[in-house]
Amino acid sequence: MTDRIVSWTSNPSKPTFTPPEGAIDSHCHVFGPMAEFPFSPKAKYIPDDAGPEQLFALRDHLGFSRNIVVQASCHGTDNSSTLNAIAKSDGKARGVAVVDPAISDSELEALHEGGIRGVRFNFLKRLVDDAPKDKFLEIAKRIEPLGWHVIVYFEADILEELTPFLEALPTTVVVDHLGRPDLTEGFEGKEVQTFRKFLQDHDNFWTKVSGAERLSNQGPPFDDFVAAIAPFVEEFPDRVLWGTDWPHPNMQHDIPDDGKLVNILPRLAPTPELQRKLLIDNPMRLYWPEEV
Ligand code: 0GY
Repeated sequence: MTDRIVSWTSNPSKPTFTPPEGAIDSHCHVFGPMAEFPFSPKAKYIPDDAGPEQLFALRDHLGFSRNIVVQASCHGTDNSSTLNAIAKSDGKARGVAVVDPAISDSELEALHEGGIRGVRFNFLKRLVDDAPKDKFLEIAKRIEPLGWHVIVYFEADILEELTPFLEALPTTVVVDHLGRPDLTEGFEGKEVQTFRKFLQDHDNFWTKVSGAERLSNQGPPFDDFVAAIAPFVEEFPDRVLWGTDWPHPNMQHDIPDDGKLVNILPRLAPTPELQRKLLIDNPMRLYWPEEV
């Protein structure tokens, strides 16, 4: 059997920044536990167990109040592990599913009952075997009446090719990790500016200003990420989300310290108002609209 991968630290530092009361970690995952929730036969990585208890302990340690659990590719389209985490959260988690195009209406309704409020379309070739745009579009049209949104994960080099598909999506769409631009040239860099223009031209698109540990060329304290990405929070304050990305799939060679990731927040969102929008108001509108 393939060795199971550990990509997170069991001993993250305590952040020096205290998130505002009610803050939501809007991008995290759970893995397994495998004995109860086996991984997909198509999984591109087989991680060690990172279940709800660990996630909620991290939430409390970092000073967050709620989590958005995003179905990870290693669980394919079987969302039971994500649903299990939501069910164990005491109402403090909701989630994003990955669904098979053949899913029935009653299965979609069951996902809604279980706390799912969005679907994710993943275009990373190292994570999924195929990404059928026509099928994704059908799914998007079916989830729209439920009030859900779409999450897309792609890399910057395919943004142009993907644009007609993205423009056809009928819902709010959230782009994971800013579509992974190259940060070498900072805020003025070509891929950063192309994505900025895309957001300017498409009001229904939001982005997660997360992934510092993946996009930075420098590592902690992620000065290059902050310099290139903080302007997005300033320019699009009502269309940004942030998450830890715990348990950091595929980061086993450079395991991030979650406390240091949280310490980026006051530099990404320098005022209490920007922090409240990024960490509370925006995710509440997408995931707990009935409380807004
Ligand atoms: C992330 C990033 C990655 C993995 C997944 O679903 C996944 O497996 O999203 C990655 O390897 O870049 O956001 O979790």
